[in-house]
Amino acid sequence: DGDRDPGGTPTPAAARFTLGYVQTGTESVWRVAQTRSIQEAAGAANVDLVFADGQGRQQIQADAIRSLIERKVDVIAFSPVVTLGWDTVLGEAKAAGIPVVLVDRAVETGDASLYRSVLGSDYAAEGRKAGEWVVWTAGSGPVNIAELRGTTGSSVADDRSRGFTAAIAGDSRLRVVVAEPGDFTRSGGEERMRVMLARFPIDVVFAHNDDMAIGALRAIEAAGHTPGTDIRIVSVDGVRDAMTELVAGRLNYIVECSPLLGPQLMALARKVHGGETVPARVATEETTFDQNQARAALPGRRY
Ligand code: GYE
Repeated sequence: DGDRDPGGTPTPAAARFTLGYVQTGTESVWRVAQTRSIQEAAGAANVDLVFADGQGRQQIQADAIRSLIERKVDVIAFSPVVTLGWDTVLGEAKAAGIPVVLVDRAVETGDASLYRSVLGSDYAAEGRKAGEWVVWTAGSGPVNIAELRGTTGSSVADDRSRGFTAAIAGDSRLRVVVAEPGDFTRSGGEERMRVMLARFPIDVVFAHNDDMAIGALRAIEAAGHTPGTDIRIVSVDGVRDAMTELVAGRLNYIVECSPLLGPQLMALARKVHGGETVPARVATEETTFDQNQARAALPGRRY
């Protein structure tokens, strides 16, 4: 039974529908916070959520999408672990009449009708902001930069790389001496950083996410350097652990990327389900943190 407005007309509660969600996996603190946000928001929005964990593998994600199609969910949302290779399975969803929404990660396809919208941040802008910080703080240089990239073939790693590269291009003080993929994980960041440190003199690390930055920080310490001082670190996300390191001066700058996409996703999925026209891109809000800003933001941080 719905509420009644003063005129006595019944206002029905938001209709229930089923949303299938295929997650990349559990690679980072950001990702775990995003999953929680989606689960909580579904409950609050009267949405039946069927959640699948892609375990970081495209094949598992594709299989999960197929079983959601078989289950006849109303809407499918997913975060593709890599950009290429989705045309077949998304074509199957389209043929079944199930609309698809992409969340944070994008796909590359020649057929824009295979999905309705992408909900996420401007990841190239995040890379650019990280690059701008390196430019501001370069002093007289030279500055040797190591780039710890996210998952190879993921849209977010490509975008962050592109934005960063554009921001530092043409500055003769700055040079990316090495770039390695750390798969957005702590262990990936630590292992790749260890290898890079053994081979190159490094002044600044640009990590595509906080987990890799924290892994890098450990490798830097293990190699006998002081993170934040001998080797400066800039990363993306803004999760509590990294904000804590930033406050402690062991990490130097963070570009925020919010994982709290659940409420926006529920609103978008509901519109798509109702046949409404939705924008091709829905943007999430984000900012940057230096040490003082991190100190101020940390007490209220939810992830
Ligand atoms: O920055 C990282 C995660 O796709 C925006 O993936 C997301 C990224 C995020 O694992 O921590």
